[in-house]
Amino acid sequence: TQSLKEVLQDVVPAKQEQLKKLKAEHAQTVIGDVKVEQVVGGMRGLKAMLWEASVLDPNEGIRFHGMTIPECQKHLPAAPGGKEILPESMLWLLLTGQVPTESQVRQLSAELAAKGALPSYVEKLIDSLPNNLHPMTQLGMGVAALNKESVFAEAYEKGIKKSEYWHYTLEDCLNLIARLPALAARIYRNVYNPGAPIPEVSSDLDLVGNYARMLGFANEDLTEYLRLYIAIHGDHEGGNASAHTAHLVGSTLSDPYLSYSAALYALAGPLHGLANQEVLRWQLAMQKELGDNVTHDQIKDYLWKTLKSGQVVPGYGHGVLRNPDPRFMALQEFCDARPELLKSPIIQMVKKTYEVAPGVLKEHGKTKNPYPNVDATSGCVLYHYGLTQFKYYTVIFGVSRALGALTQLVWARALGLPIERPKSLSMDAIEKLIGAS
Ligand code: FAM
Repeated sequence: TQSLKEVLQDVVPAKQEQLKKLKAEHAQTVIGDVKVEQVVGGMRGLKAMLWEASVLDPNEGIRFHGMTIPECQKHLPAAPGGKEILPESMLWLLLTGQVPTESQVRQLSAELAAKGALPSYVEKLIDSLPNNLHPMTQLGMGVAALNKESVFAEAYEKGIKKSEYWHYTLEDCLNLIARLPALAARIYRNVYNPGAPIPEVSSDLDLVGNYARMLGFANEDLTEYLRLYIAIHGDHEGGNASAHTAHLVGSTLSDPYLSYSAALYALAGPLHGLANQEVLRWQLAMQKELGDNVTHDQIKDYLWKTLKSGQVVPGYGHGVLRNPDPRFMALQEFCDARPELLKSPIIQMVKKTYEVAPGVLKEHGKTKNPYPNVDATSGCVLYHYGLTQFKYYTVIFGVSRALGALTQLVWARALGLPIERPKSLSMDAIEKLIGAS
């Protein structure tokens, strides 16, 4: 069985060659114009970044190395006895562009479990934090503190060749992915169940099997849901705020721990990763006001009330997508296959909201995408399974997004990408450039 590193060693030279050719033959080829609306409008649609792992089509949604979510569900190995995509399988795909065999995935799970324990100074750091400090703040702090372990930073200080950067980056990235479950679980236990003993990482379990156990849950359905959730949240192109932050910070040769810590603070914004927390808050407020058996008309009125008060409807809209998010659809299918979930009032409410919200948002006429994104449902399923502390939900997203953001740091170093430094302009400079007065 070829290991992850051995596979990568084979694919890196081919990609390096592809980039060399692109630069040699097409460096000056124009692939788009820059409009003023993009400069002042969050760079929407600007093609300005290299990202190998996934490409997002506005209508069809995400493809990971060309594979749709249903294709990944069909081909990527699951846990023994399970059905959902294992995050380790997704990690392998994102990193190598190849579908791993079952034995390769088992080997990777074992490798991650062996590296999964937290250093004691990080345990002490988390234990010392006040339990009303937001779990995302704690996660970013824990990840940043782990940079003491960075083999890249240590090797860089000693002096290494540029061609060797990716080897050390890979080691850091795998070590960090391995430790995230223990870190994230410790934050959960400290905030919501202080003092309770946390089981050690077990060498017999996969990444999420260990994560769920350390969180204190023994429900196989929840574990399977977390596997799916973490696998399909793993990457969403490079331009989203968290992935882009990791890429930007990493481009300064800041190590993967510091780069990903920065990314987590982008994920912590309510327009990005915090939306799953906001959806739950919003749905629960609706449930409190209207009760369990809400009608479509009641939901419509509630949506209008939210919009008229100047707030966004959380879980709807997207910077790129223009159709229902296939990640939302995959999570809905997970619910559809489980009668117990279909009976849950909160999940029924999500479904009914989906049936009326696009119409209301179209009539409202502002958002370019009136359809649900993944966050419209992700937290509600966790809530149903008893993971009810919704301030924690973005932490799970943070465990997941590491798969994409970190694997692409390996590629950024393997391809020798330079420090990022786009051009900014003042309004006066824009007016001068376009001859406006
Ligand atoms: N409800 C109400 N108004 C919305 C809206 C929504 N769900 N989504 C967009 N709009 C408004 C938006 O605020 C903007 O209004 P102004 O012109 O007054 O500024 C207008 O519609 C045009 O926005 P857009 O071009 O359609 O969207 P953007 O690309 O600017 O923003 C989002 C994209 C995701 C930030 C936006 O749709 C939003 O705020 N959605 C709700 C929060 C959310 O669910 N975020 C999660 C995104 C997600 F997939 C993730 O990162 N996990």
